[in-house]
Amino acid sequence: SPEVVTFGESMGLLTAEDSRGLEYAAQLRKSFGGAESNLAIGIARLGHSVGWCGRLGNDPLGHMIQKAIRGEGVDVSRSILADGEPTGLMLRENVSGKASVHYYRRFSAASHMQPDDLNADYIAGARILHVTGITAAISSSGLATVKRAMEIATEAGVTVSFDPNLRLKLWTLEEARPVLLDLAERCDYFLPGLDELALLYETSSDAEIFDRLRQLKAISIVKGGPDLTYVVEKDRTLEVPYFKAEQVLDTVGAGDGFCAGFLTGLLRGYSNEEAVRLGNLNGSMVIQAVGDWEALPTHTQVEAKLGNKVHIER
Ligand code: KDG
Repeated sequence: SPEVVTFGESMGLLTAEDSRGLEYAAQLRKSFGGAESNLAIGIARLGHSVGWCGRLGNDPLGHMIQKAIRGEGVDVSRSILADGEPTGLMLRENVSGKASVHYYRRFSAASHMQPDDLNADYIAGARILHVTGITAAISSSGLATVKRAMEIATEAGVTVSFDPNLRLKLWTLEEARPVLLDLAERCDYFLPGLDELALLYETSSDAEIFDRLRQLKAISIVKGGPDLTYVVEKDRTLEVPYFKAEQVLDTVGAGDGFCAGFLTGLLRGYSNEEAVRLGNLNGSMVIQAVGDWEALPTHTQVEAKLGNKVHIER
């Protein structure tokens, strides 16, 4: 098995780059996205083995996505191309500075994901299993699949990492809250954003949020503090500052890039603080280019950024 195993929904992505938005744009840019495949690509670029086992439609978009993820060096041998089930799709636009997403993913192939899709040995042989709340949101069988994967991993002593990735276009906060808080109880590393925690715990008090997090068995890594990431351990909270991005072009995918860097740090035996530093650096690089995963850095680029190596081009 690869060192990290993850699964989730990856979708075609059509973006109106035109200021007229989706309604009037004449052309759309074609790509794909998906929180878990973004993470997998990020880990592969940093030089570690990772497998993504999602369910796609056996259609042109499904083929494009599977090939692209494979092309990034991610193991897709356990992913599924399902006949008669469409690959999901999302459309994005940015009109007058307001970015929005429109999902076409109800009844998609990924929404049919089920515990039987999982290969227990593949998960049990990994070092880390990473899952997100998006899979829990898309269908009840998706949620059952997440829970089963967590059980398999925990029984096998595989570290379980969980990003709630609250998407309020997929479910209401009232539907999401009990499910995401239950999954947070089942992981070893909980990787939420501070804004998500305020919604999930119904408080804007950081002290109260940290108290709640300390009651979990997991170590929590909280993204989105004031230019910093928090590491909430049982007896202390550390603050790790962001790397300054030279320009911010597209913030989508920053969280997945962060998680890719953080989990890579764990694989390398870094302390939580050092792993968060790598996560912060990775996230800061994703937002400097358009796309959810395209700007994820390679190991060489990270080393150059950290000043460990000079990049000479002539
Ligand atoms: O995390 C970035 C994602 O929002 C994107 O790539 C698509 O998984 C996705 C979603 O459900 O919005």
